[in-house]
Amino acid sequence: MRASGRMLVAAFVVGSLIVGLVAGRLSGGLGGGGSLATIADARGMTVAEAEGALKAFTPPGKYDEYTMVSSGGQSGNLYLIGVPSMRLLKTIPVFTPESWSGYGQGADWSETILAEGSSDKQARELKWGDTHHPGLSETNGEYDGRFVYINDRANGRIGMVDLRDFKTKQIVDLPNMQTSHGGVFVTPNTDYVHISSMSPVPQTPDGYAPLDQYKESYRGISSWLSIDQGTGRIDVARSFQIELPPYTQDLADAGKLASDGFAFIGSYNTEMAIGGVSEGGEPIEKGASARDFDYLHIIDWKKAAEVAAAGKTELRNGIRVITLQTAIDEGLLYLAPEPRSPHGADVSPDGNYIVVGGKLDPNVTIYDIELIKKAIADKDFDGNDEFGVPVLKFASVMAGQVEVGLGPLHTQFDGKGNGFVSLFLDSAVSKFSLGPKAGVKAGEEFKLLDNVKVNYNIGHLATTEGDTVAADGRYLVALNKWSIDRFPVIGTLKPQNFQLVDLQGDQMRVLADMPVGFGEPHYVQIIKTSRLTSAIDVYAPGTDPLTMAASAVATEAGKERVERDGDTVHVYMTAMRSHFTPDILRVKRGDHVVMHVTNIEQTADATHGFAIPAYNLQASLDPGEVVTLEFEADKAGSFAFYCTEFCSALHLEMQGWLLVEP
Ligand code: K7E
Ligand code: CUA
Repeated sequence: MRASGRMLVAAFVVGSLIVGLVAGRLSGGLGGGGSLATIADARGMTVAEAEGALKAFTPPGKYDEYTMVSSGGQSGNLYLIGVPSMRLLKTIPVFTPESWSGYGQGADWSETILAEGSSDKQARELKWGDTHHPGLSETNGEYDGRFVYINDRANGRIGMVDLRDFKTKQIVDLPNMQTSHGGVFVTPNTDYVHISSMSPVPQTPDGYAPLDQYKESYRGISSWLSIDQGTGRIDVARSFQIELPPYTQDLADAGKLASDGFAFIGSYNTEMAIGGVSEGGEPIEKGASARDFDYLHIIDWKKAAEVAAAGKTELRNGIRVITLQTAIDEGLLYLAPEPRSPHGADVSPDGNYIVVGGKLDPNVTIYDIELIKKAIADKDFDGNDEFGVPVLKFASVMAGQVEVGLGPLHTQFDGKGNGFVSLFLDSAVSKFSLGPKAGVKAGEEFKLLDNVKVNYNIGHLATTEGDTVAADGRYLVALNKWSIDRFPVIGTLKPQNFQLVDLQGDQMRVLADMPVGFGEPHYVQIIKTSRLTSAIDVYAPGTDPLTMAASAVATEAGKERVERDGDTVHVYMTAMRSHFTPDILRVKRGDHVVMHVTNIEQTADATHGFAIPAYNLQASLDPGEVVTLEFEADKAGSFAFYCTEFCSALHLEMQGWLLVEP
């Protein structure tokens, strides 16, 4: 009763604020500052801007209704951001070492992940990534808050972050593909996470083929990675790949509901331009824009899984591959023409429509899954492409086109029959209606409804829960590439600019800017915070984060010890406020030191750091966590070690000595 009473009061206060705003003044409740109009005036804002601030504001101590999982571009990380407040909550390192969390700074479990994420397919050990497209796990097409997958566009890699502790638990460096771009999505029950190649590569044993053998040797790859439902890990042995023609496969989405079992991958450079400007050839961007149509790839992935299970695959570098010819013969791959140089390929929440934006075409093109299925069944083909893949007739599968503006890229949805498309060239977002199968009235379908300017050159956009069957149409975030005049001059590399757009009124409205100074995020997904139910506050005592199980080398209070075995010294250390036990370590130069450190606290947020700076080691020990650090004590000296996290009033005293005797 008390709680609902409070909510009523809160609703009344918000109502009063809005009424006050509309009236241009506020009757009381704001303390000494006067009416909101006065405050707005004093700060040089319009009342409308103040109203926008109020809509985006999340009061101190309150949680945001949504959590945005943002890729981090060239930083190689993921970020968590609260929506609508646009407050940065967390950095999750994935492909790049990071010091605060100690990720890739000597702690065994994170070193293992990074090392496994760099296979001998690469010329060098990889130390960075270019994250583009996060994919949150789903159950029945809704986000379930268990895992998130993120690709490395620079390499054919994918990382998995466990949403129990929000740490990266796996990086897989996929064979047979060098790059990966837009093809990241999970299937509606997270049976698979999909990732496809960007640049086709030679499918030859040594990975080399001259460019004049492009059509014969180079292939695109669509990877279907099987997920362990308990841990979220990718099981490569149960996964499979499908060979695709050597086009540049791009953005992709999984079918859902009406289109469950299908996947859609846009592509460009179906011209197969290879460049060679200094060898008498033409620039790739010219060659790749020659044709009026490129191809939307349509994959029947449930059939593909059956084909793989029936053994109609070849093993290539440790993964089962369905060859292009098998994919054609088994009827699991089709193409549909899509207007020039498309970028986005997005499935509506009801699953009926697939929306494609053509960068060089002012329309979005909307396909209907029922028409696609019928065209496949009727063999309503416009011949084959030059690799023998059947091409569906454009007129037979296209449900409508909407002229939305210049440079349409990506589309998101509100679950109310509308799509929102980003316009890179126009620096705007256009809202348009879908068709009757999304609940749009006859006569109202496929129309441009609204347009809002954004600043500037928007790439992706995301609506709240917009990739799921439960898209709710509350907010949209525009991910803008340029920010020229939006922020003070702070050097020559400018921030990216996220903009929060309100979708709740009749017209879209920009509420807030969020400068992003950590890299170029390409895509985000926005999940209701209440769905993050797997999240834990504290590890169970003695947990190994890699396995989330009890660690064999956990140390309890009173059981700390140093054990020597020849030249190897095992240290079983505990950390708690405000000391390490033991706090003096004596070893001899040339010893191999293995330090098992356990944070024996069970209080949430009682994190300790453990750093031996001279040996370039740093770990973060969250309460209950066990970390192993291993090093050769090859430099003699007296080295101070310390806790790097301000954990208590006596944090500065939380230090000790590593004595390496000459
Ligand atoms: Cu999804 Cu930027 Cu990688 Cu479009 S991409 S913008
Ligand atoms: Cu522990 Cu500071």
